[in-house]
Amino acid sequence: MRKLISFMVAVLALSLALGGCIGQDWFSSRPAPAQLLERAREVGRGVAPLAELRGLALQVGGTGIEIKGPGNLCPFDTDGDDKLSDEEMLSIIAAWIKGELTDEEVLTALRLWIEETPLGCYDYGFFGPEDARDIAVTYVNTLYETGIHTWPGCWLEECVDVLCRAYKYTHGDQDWTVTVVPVRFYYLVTIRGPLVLWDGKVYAGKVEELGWADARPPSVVEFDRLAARDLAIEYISEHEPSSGIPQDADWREEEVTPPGVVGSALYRYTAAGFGGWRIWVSYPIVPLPEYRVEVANFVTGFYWQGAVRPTGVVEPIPTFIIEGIVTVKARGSRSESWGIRVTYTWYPEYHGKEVGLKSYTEMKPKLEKLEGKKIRAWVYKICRSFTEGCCASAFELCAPYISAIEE
Ligand SMILES: [Ca+2]
Repeated sequence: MRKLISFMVAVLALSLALGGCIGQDWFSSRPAPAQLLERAREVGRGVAPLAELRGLALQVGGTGIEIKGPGNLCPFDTDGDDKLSDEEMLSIIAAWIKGELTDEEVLTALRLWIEETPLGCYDYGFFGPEDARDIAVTYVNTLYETGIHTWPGCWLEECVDVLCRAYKYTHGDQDWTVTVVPVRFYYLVTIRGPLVLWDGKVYAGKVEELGWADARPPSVVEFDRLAARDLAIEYISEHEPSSGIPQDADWREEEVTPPGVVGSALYRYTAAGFGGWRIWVSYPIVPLPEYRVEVANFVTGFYWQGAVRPTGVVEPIPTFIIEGIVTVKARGSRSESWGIRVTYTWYPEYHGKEVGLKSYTEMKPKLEKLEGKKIRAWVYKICRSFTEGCCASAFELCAPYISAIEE
């Protein structure tokens, strides 16, 4: 009897231990992604704000999920079924938290995921860039009676850059240019004609208009660099309220276009009483230009860059990855600078180049122990040292703003 009791106690203890163990594993790993997906569905349906999804994802460690790097239109459709599964959606959320995807991109992915819409990635014959062009042109013609010819033979296709990351279509007979940029989950299409400009997203055969500018008389659009600057400020205070960007500052304007530069302009803005803030607006001198706006705060380290189209659309420009070997220049001198020799980045022009990270010794505490090792950095831009808005570095090129570093 005594033996039986002790046996039963042992079984009970064992089952409790096992039960407790299984229970703990289950509750520590399973509900978190499920809760995250539930919130993601609400955001996709437009009933919950994106900020809440970010908060929850950070809380449950959403960034630990393995992802495939960028490189094609649908890097997240890992099983090739042309749709986004729950797992794939989680990896998209993880990439977004890391800053590899913009809010716009993750929102589009969320919509495609909850609607279970085919992505159009593995069926290029049906939904290639020229299809995106034709869908957008048909939309614009129907809505605005622009009369752009749509027969395919009229369009001349060329790649915008060597890697053919974007396509430009020009019209044989008319003055129309259509630019199609594949952006992971959609095509960004810009239609530019005589004093008319249209911006939109095309995905899964659908069109989402982003903006429209019509400068045909009599409705001439009044849109200048100050309007572009103010739209960027408005966008930042809405999307990144923690930046504390001043809304009603009295900005002082200075032209800082480098000497000898023609065809484009660069302006710098500072505000009395808001010492840490600098804004730069640059643009080509053409009718209806696209403005590039950079906003930095030297005290807090805040940085934002984006494009402001004459249609009033603000498009944030996300960070990109540079991977390389940590290296140092001018060691021991006052201009000691830390950076990397680039082994991989999205932009071929930087392959094999040395790029400083921030100014002089700013990154020394972080990089000194990693000398000779490979790291990845998420940067906003690469520029020539000592030029307006760039860094002070012994490297010829440098990245003044960095969002993250990974060993
Ligand atoms: Ca899939």
